[in-house]
Amino acid sequence: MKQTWRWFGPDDTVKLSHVRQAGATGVVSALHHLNDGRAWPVDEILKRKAEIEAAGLDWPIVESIVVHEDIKTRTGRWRDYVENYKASIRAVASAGIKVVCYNFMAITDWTRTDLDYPMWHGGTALRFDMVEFCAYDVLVLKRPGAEADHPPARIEAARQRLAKMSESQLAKLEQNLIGWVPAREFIFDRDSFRRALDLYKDVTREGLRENLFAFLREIVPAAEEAGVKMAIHPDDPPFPLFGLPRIVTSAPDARALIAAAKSPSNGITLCTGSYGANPDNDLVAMAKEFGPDIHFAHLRNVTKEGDFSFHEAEHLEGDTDMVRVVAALMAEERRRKQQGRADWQIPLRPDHGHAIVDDIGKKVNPGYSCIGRLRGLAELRGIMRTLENVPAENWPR
Ligand code: CS2
Ligand code: MN
Repeated sequence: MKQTWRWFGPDDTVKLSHVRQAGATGVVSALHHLNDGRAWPVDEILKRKAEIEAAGLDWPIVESIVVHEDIKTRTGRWRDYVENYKASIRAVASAGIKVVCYNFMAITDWTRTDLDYPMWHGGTALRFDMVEFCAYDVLVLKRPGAEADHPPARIEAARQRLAKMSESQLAKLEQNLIGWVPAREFIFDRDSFRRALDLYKDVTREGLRENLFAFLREIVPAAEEAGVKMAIHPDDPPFPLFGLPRIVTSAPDARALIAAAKSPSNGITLCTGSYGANPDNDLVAMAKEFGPDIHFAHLRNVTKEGDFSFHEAEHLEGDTDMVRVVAALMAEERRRKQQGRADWQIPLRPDHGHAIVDDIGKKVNPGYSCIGRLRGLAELRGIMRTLENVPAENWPR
C-alpha cells in the first residue's frame, strides 16, 4: 500500500520534512484557500506540486475539492459550481493527480464535541459525546425540532450535564461544534449557523441523496474522461446531527452510490474511523466487498461508548480489526496486480492521531498531530510488512 500523509499546505505546522521522517512517500493535500466552489487554476496546482516534489514526496491524491452547498441543496448557482468542479477535476488530472477525495456532508465536515479528550496513556484524542451534543442542540442552540430528534432519557442526561458545565466548558463545546469546521476553516456563530441550517430545512434524506446521485451523474463522466478516480468520504459521524440528513454512512449507502453511476471513476474512500462509528458496519466485510471500488483508505480506529458516543482509539485498538482490514486491502491489491493494472496500489493514510509526546501543547490541526500520526503510520506499516512476509493464503481473513 502507498503510505501517504495529509498535509494542509505551507501553513501546516507539520512540515514536509517531518512527513518524510515519518516514512510516508506521498502527501494528500488541497488548495485549501480555494475552498469556495471556484475552479482550481492549473498553475496553482503545479506550484503546490513542485513544492511537494522538492521535498522528495509526491502528491497522488487531492483531499478534498469541496462540494459547494449550492450543489448539495441544488439551489442558487449549483450549475456553475458543477461546471467549476469538472474544471477542477480536469485541472488536477492535467497535473498528474489521479484520485480526488471529497465528501457530501451538509454544512459540516467531521464533528466532535471534544478535541482534547484525555487518554489513559496521558495523551489526548478526539471524542464525540452524544449527551453533550444533545445539550448543545436542544438546550443551547434550541434548534426547532431538536427535541424530537433525541430520546427523552438522553435529553434528561443532557440537562443534568449542562447544569454541571462551567461557562468556559460550554464556550469550548460551542466552539468545537460550530465555531470551527475542520478542514474547511468556515466559522459560524449561533445566528449564522441557524441560517446555514435553514438552507437545509426542506432537504430530506432522499432529497440529499438524489442531489448526490445527480452530482455523480455529472462529474463521473468528466472524471472518467480525465482518468481521475472519485473517492467519496463517508459522513462523520455517520448519523444525523442538527437535523441534517446523512447519506454516506453504511454499506447499503456505499452500494447505492456506486450503483448510481457505475464507472471505474466512481468509488469510495474507506475511512475505517468514520464508517467505524456506525455499529451496523463491519469494516473487514466492507473492505472485502468494496475492494475494487476503494481508491483511498483512511485508517484509524474508534471505540464506541454506547448511545452513539465514541472516541478515537489507537490505530490498532478500538472496535475495528485493523490487521484484517489491511489484509483485505492488500488482497485487493494482489487482485489488481494479477489483472496487470499499473495502478494496483491503494494509497492509505493514518487518518488522525492522538496528541502525544511533543504534540502536547503544540498548535496543530486537531487530529493532525505529527507524532500521533507517525505512531499510527508506523503501526500500520508493521502490519503491512508482516503480511508481505507471509504467504497470502495464510493472511487472517
Ligand atoms: C478527514 C475528513 O479528518 C478527517 O476525518 O478524513 O476531514 C475528510 O478529509 C473529508 O471529509 C473528505 O472530504
Ligand atoms: Mn477520514
